[in-house]
Amino acid sequence: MLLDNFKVESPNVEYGDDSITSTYSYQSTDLQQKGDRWIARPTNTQYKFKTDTRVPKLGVMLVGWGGNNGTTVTAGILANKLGCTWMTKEGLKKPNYWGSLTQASTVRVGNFLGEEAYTPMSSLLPMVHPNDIVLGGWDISGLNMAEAMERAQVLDWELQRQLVPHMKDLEPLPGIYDADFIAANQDSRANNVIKGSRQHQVDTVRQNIRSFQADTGVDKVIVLWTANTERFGEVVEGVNDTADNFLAAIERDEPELAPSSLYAAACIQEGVPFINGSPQNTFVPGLIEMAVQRGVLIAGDDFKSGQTKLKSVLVDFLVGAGIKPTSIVSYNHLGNNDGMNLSAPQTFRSKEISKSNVVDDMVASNSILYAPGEHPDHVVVIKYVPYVRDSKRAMDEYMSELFMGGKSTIAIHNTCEDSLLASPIILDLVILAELLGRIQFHREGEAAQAQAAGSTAAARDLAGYQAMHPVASLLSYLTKAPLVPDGTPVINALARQRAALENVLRACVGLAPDNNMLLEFK
Ligand code: NAI
Ligand code: DG6
Repeated sequence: MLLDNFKVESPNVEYGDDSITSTYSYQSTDLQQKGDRWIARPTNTQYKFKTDTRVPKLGVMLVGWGGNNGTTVTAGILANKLGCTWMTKEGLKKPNYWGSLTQASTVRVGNFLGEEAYTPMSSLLPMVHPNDIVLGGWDISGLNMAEAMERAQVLDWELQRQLVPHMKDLEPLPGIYDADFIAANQDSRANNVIKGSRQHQVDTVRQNIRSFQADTGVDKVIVLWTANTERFGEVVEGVNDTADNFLAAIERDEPELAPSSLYAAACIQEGVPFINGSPQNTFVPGLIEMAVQRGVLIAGDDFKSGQTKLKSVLVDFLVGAGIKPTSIVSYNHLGNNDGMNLSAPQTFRSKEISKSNVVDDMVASNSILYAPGEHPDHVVVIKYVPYVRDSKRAMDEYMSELFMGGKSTIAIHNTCEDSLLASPIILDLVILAELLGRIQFHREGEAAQAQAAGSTAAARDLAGYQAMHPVASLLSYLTKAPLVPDGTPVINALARQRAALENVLRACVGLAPDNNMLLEFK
């Protein structure tokens, strides 16, 4: 049963003209070690959440707008907005937003006369609708969006023909290009670049953001990197290790500043959220410090689209079932420009790192199965095969140890258009990042404590509310290598990531986390 219109009635929730306020009891467990025994004490902390319900006109600027993801997300929004339909050999196709958590998934609200009742995730709190997003961005290749869509070879031809008139005048802004950070095979594409020093490049990007906002009249801008995977940047003392050093290094035109980090620095200085959809270490310590100091949302890294999503479900299932995965071997082959860029060892290495750490938390959760320091063999292989284009092949073999010395081998073969998986994730990332910017909270007693300590008062409003931490770990579901605030556990298990996000949204409207106990039926 689908509830597409509901309101929570509770003394703990207040619907105001432009905000929803909820009081929420957060139940957790405090652990203490006493000698050789652990004491677990249930805790109950009162939180207040306040969500601004005014949905802004959102502008999204994509770095890599002319790539496969950039053009597919642009065409997808337009096709939905214009209500295009197109014939294929399988019949008439209609646009949708399938694959998007916010637009095509539901959350359970309760049970009505024995039937489970769900609501679209997007109706939990007011969110931007993808059709209303205004797109723009940069690309080092100067093709307009119609030509770039054709180059990508992702969408059906009949749909492309209908969209050409709407995309041919959309041109990417020149981008920041540094051949040292991506594969040499990308050089022939780079005909639309910002020339000059790094300071000039950053200043240009800052000006681009301001002009985009002024020209389109959007209320808020979010920037998302969906450009080529870069090599990892070196973290160098005095260059990118602190916020001040990073800004000084831009002025000195230091070479070890990746283009993605330069865009991010420009955004943070403009107070504009920046999301990294690729695996490289864009967020060097100096940039994280800058974002935290200025309270600007950052999130990443690397869209979690297919193989890794399945891995973060399957390994969670196996380890959670008491079965011990011992060998995980993941092959990919793909033939799009992303695959070509990843055929260079340095860029492949970035992807290998982000694809390899994705089971660590699940392994660490079960020391009945794994001895300290023990880890399954985990190998990641990616090959460039031009013929398959955007249609990525993902082949995985999972070997596990079972009861009484038995072994299990699971083999998976998945074929899927890579950009059709990534585009809805891009939409979720910007829609949820925008929403997180409208949620504030305070923890019982914390405002008073902070005031007494004379700190953080500036980050709070008069009622004691503060924004979420700028490092948006709640977006972890959508990324392979979740960026989290210092000292926070990294969660990769997909179900836990979804529960974290869903439960925070529920808390904002005073709904309890879904505990699945169904005690009323026991
Ligand atoms: P693509 O190669 O088709 O598009 C990237 C675009 O970025 C190109 O048009 C290129 O000209 C442009 N570009 C490169 N450097 C730039 C810069 N410094 N400034 C502005 N533009 C720049 O790649 P695709 O398939 O769209 O993927 C984009 C990124 O997303 C890649 O890093 C990929 O690894 C990552 N990704 C993709 C997933 C998917 O399922 N499609 C999943 C996870 C990550
Ligand atoms: C080669 O692996 C291409 C990559 O860009 C992937 O398509 C992308 O990282 C998606 O990875 P996954 O593991 O989420 O399917």
